[in-house]
Amino acid sequence: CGAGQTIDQEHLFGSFTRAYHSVGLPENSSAAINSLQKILTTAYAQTLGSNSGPVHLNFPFREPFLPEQTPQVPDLSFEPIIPKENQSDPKYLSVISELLSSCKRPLLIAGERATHEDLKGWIEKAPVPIVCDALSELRETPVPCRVLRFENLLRDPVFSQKHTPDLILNLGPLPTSKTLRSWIDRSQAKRFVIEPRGLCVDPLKSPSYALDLPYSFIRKMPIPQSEANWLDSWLKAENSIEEKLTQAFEKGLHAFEGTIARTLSEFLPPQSHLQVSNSMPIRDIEWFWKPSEGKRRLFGNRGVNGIDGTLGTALGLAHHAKKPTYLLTGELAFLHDSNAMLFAKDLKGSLTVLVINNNGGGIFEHLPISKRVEFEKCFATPQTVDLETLSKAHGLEYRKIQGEREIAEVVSNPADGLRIFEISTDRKSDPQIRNRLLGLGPE
Ligand SMILES: Cc1ncc(C[n+]2csc(CCOP(=O)(O)OP(=O)(O)O)c2C)c(N)n1
Repeated sequence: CGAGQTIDQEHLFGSFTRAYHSVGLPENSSAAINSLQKILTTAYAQTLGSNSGPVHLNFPFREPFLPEQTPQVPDLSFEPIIPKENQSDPKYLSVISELLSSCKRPLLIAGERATHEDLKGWIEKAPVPIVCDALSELRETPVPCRVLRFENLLRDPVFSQKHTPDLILNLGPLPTSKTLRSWIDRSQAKRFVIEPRGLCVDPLKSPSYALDLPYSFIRKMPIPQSEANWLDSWLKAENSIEEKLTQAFEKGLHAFEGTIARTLSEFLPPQSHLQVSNSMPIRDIEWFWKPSEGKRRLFGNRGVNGIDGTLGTALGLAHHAKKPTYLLTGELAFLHDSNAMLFAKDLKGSLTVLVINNNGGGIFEHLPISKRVEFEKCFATPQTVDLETLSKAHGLEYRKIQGEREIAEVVSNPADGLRIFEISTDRKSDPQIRNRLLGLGPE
């Protein structure tokens, strides 16, 4: 108490870790070693399972911090206990089975964590459109019924009204799209929200049934007999919008941020990893990522949509990864975590960072407040850091690039280590281009 450089570390991370254990002062007695082993076994199991995550172990030490004699270190190896997944409750299965057998307009929403493996065998046969979250693996897997252009489709008053579902199966958290969320709320469809982590992931107002089950339980469900043309009409509209978007991008939208997301979907190497920062990068990926079969994996720190820790997360992904890793980030998110560049010298892997520099927080340009005088100072918060000087101060390769061709060339040629590429865009003109593209309807 009162000692310098000490804080109360007990439960320091509150409910943000999966568990907390106080380990106690180091002691070389067999009782202390047994207790340590028990804590390690328990903590290890708590990091795993359907709600995997960090566990806080608090190790107190006394001065002089090092033992006077080197102790014999006992064998601390242990048999890990791997938690079991929840078992499907037959009660739920029969209720959903019945509803699925009788529904005519079923819709599946694949959240960021649902994998192709979870749904394999069922989705190939079921005439059910699958709305894919921005980070969903299905965007990169050959699945015939996937729907990526839901923002365009549901902004279209005729399509959204004609395609109201009667049953929605939500696998995990919903995509962030407000258009999708309010359409679901208005739909009056029966909704099941399946989430194996035992978390509440349904922020909507309309009623839903929460099921604590693995996503793969879908494979045990009957194949619904959807009404004639239900899936086809979704897919026809999806293809029509995809074509219109392709034409719009081909005509040339060179300094538009959405073009960067589109170019990445076309040129990132197969099976590479892409970390996507919050703010506009994740939205542009959701809206403009072209469906592919490249098995690239997309990652994001959704949680509370923070713009912190972005570069550090990407470095963690890239470290010892067998495939090249990329980061798409705004310049404010990049600057927020610029200390992570200190890790570059230890990186074993390849991380290519594309920093979109629109001179502030572009996301806020979509708000009515953007017309007010306080906007630049209080919302956009443009910075004056020179990214070239900053990168070079860390000994990193840096280059300014522009246009699809240069972006494609950079991402097609990954190299070892951390490299920074800056792309300048126009924060003021982007919202209009986005709205124009997202306003393209299926007819
Ligand atoms: C840690 C944290 N601080 C503040 C915010 C609020 N915030 C959301 S988006 C944003 C601007 C991000 O700017 P940038 O990374 O340049 O991306 P852009 O908006 O230009 O796409 C801010 C400050 C946040 N989400 N997380």
